[in-house]
Amino acid sequence: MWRLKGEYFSKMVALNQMGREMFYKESVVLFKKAGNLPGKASFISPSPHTMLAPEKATAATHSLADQFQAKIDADIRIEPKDWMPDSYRKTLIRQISQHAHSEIVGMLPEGNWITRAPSLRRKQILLAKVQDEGGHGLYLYAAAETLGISRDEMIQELHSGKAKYSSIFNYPTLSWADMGSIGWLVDGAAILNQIPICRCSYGPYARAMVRVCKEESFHQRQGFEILLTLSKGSPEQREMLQESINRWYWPAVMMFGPSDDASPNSEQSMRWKIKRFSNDELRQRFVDMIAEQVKILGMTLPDPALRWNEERGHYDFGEINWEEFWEVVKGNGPCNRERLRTRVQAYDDGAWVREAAMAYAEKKAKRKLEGAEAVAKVA
Ligand code: FAQ
Repeated sequence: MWRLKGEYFSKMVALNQMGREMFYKESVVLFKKAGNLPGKASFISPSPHTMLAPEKATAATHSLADQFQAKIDADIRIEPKDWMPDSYRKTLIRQISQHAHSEIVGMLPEGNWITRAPSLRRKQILLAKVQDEGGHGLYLYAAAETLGISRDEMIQELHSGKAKYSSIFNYPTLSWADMGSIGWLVDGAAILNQIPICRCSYGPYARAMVRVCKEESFHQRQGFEILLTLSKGSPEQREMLQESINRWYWPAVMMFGPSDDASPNSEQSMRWKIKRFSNDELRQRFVDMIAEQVKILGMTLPDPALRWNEERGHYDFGEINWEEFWEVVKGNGPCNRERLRTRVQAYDDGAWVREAAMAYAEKKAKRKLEGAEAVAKVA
């Protein structure tokens, strides 16, 4: 576990370095455009007073909040030690922790099928995919921790039912085709939502998302490959495929959240560049993409109103069942209770592993200290 943690942190450090370099290059371009290029040092840890051209950055003319927004407007990343409004911090903690919980709870519907996957190859791939989702959860918990909340607190909020996670993971996985539908539709929706987050204003979240998106893109293709294989199979396999698409399509469309006029957080999150596109914009992109891809499978989407609108250059689609969406979000979906119960049980069952790892780490630290003291005595 500690070795894994070590590998994980060295990867995070590498990602952070990459991000810092990107941040520096992006900032140089921006400042060049603005005709003002401060020295490199001022980019490394920009304080509220160094983040603007000096003549513009006098405390007298700008409040911290104004400077913060100016930095966002200039597409300069916010880093953990930078000043930020409390509401920005809270919004990020809410979104990143919900995102992390979604990845962790999202392991359950597919985890159910690892032992039932139809071949060793399929088992290996599914196992790797579910592990990836666990890894995404860990990056995201680590990113949220940079905002001053502990992982224990976040997990406590999930287990008590206070924190949300994506509605999609409260639907059951009833057939093997569901593994394909999750990859194609759920990971497909996740990528569309998450690629813009690679440009999110908060550095640690944006950087974590780069790797997550690469993996999600592989996941989507593996899901589509499962479905493509089924689409070329027996009539029973094709029937299983269509039935699975019918069940997963609408919940995937709902994943993007309430429509823009019913989305209380969107406006502010867009102003802060946490979100780059609205829920409805991303949903439309998803429908446009899926409506084309389903043709390759020779299947249909369960929406009689779906048709290409030449004038808009997009697909029109039918009414979303928002009542169902809010029921699931409130905890009354088909699997909400089961999912939480399973998570809490897994956490409790793993208590001895955490305790053993902590005891081992303490023992090792104590030995190291004793060794150092012995060397100091000899010297
Ligand atoms: N489910 O004002 P908005 C994945 C809540 S990861 C449940 O529009 P916002 C990978 C929302 O929290 C999937 N609740 O909120 C994978 C808010 O409630 P609050 C997760 C939802 O934050 C694949 C209220 O409704 N992805 O799939 C949902 O501006 C396969 C009002 O909504 C992310 O989390 C929902 N679907 O926009 C893993 C991406 N939608 O908190 C395993 C990051 C909305 O005020 C297997 N998150 N709500 O009490 C986001 O982009 C945003 O948070 C949105 C919501 C777009 C989800």
